[in-house]
Amino acid sequence: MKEEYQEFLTACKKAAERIVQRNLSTPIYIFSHFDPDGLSGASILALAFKQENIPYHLRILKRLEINEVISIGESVPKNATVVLCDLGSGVIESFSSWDPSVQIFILDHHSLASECNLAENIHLINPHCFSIDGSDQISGSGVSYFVAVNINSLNKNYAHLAIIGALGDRQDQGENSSLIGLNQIIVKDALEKQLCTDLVSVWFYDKTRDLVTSLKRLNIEEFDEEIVVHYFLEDIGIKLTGKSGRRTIMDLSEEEKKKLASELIVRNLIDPKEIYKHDYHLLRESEIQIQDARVFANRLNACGRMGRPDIGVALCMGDRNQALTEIKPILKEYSKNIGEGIRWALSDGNLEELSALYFVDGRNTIEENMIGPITSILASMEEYHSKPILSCAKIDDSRVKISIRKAHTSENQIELDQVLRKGFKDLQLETEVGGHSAAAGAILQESSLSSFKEQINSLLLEDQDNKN
Ligand SMILES: [Mn+2]
Repeated sequence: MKEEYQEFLTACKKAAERIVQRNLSTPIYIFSHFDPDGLSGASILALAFKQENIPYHLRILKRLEINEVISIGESVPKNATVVLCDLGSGVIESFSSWDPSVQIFILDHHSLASECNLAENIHLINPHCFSIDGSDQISGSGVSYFVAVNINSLNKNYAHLAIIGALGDRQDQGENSSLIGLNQIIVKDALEKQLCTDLVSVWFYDKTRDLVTSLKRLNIEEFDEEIVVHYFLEDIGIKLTGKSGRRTIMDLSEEEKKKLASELIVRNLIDPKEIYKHDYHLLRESEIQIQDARVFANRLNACGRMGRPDIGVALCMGDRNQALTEIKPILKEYSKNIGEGIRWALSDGNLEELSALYFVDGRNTIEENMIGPITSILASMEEYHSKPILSCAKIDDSRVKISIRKAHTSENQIELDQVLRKGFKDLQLETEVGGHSAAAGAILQESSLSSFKEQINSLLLEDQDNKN
């Protein structure tokens, strides 16, 4: 094993030991992020503590800014143990405002705001400290997983949750959309425990939907008209209906699936890497709807963004009764919001084209929680493949949330998180940029919006010129 992996895992072990030897007078306080990675990471920790009979409190946060760090610090009792998952690195310095008797464990994979000397009560476990790239080698739930496994090896039974978290953060950046780096160790554990599969196969999002819906979801322009999808299937000899009505991808034989994939490829409708993917299929999951780890992650995304992270956590922790009932209206509302947002963005003049990017100003129409997923979908559309999409939504009276996405099929090696960072720096603005090269986000003062947009555009233009 690579030396830096070894060192990282040793740090996880030390953190686990310290957490277990905590001061027994208070419960453990878990704070985690509201995205799929944060929700699965929080669940891994909660399950691990439950197993050890350690009382815990859990709170899910949309984001963690300096003022929140300070107010949380004021609310936790002296000698408490606090574990943060998937957040904290960007505001690490502000933890020094807390009482030094509080033991703080930051299990995160976001890049660090600055090099800093940490006080003895602050334990940062972050791959970046070990020269491991946290953008695609390990997620926040992965760090939590390695800590949990060192608390009790039984927690290897939660390896699938760390896989869901990593997929939620789009860390499947290896060949055929595979997980790489430290995530591979987690996949190995999951295979040993027979929690999931790891096979390259013909992959469709949500295999439980009917064929036409599944094919339309591939964002193939020719398939915009449903009738074209019908003709296509007829042409390649795949029947639309079976004994029990409309067929789904799951109803197709292996032979038919391969036929479908190869026809899409030879007709130049799809890139092979879009359809042949590592399939992380959850073997212990009885609910068909969430047997695919990527779909599970998306369900968690909906829970978090629709203000119901509790249901996401319940789902991760194994609730298959109430949580499954309660998630239905959430998913409905979520896709309705996304659909409305997309329709609005695509209607006249709402998608502004600049020389090096597209810009969507969602300040009056799109909710802050929705801007990220909506921008991702826009970026996956064929007609917007030529440039990255930058968008914004209102947070409050003075601030906006910024999202940027690389076009889905872009071969451009540009790192959008770096572009955002540079944009802020050039304008002498301070902020924390989250995300990675293909998808990033940040908070911006609304008054700087127009100059920021221009700055990002010229940075992207500069990059193009350098490459030509
Ligand atoms: Mn994460």
